Amino acid sequence: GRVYLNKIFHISAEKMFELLFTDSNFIRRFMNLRKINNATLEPWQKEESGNMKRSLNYTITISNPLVGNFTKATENQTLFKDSREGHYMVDAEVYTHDVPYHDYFYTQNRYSIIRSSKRKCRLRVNTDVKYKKQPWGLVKSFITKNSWSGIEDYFKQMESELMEEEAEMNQGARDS
Ligand code: YK8
Repeated sequence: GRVYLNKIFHISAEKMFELLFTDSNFIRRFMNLRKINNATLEPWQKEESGNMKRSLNYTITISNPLVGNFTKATENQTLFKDSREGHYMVDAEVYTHDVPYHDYFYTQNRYSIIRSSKRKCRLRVNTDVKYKKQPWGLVKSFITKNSWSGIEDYFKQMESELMEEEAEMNQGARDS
């Protein structure tokens, strides 16, 4: 796997969870920026295992002549049950439904939000491109290459948008 985001923010862990994993203005705005449209942000539901789950559906704008302009996608998120205050672990599996070879692969993003002080947390995202079946070697490297570059771009922008949010939130407030 790879890590494209691993950074301490002057944002509490609770607030970070709220920004990324509830129906927040931040995530709405960020999706707009990324041209991720028609998003349904479902509330979290408790599973028998004690984990919380939710599914998001949206349309991703791609504009890659080889791949197409749009794809519908489903993101299945699991919030692990030992996520307590100040420590959240969310596993997000992203399935793109309308790209070539969509039945061969998906993306797994694992978000860790770890309290580092009252008003600071570390956000780390580990990413993997997973294969459900093995495509021909050349196809596989094509999928992998295209996936990594799209994912890197997404998390670079997420980092910079979070830094802006952080700056706005902490304006006039004292750091701790
Ligand atoms: C989520 C991974 C792959 C996919 C895309 C597919 C190309 C297919 C290649 C050919 C378009 C928001 C990506 C980047 C679309 C965006 C996805 C996002 C960023 C050769 C068949 C969407 C996180 C996420 C995970 C996976 C990304 C896709 O929250 O290249």
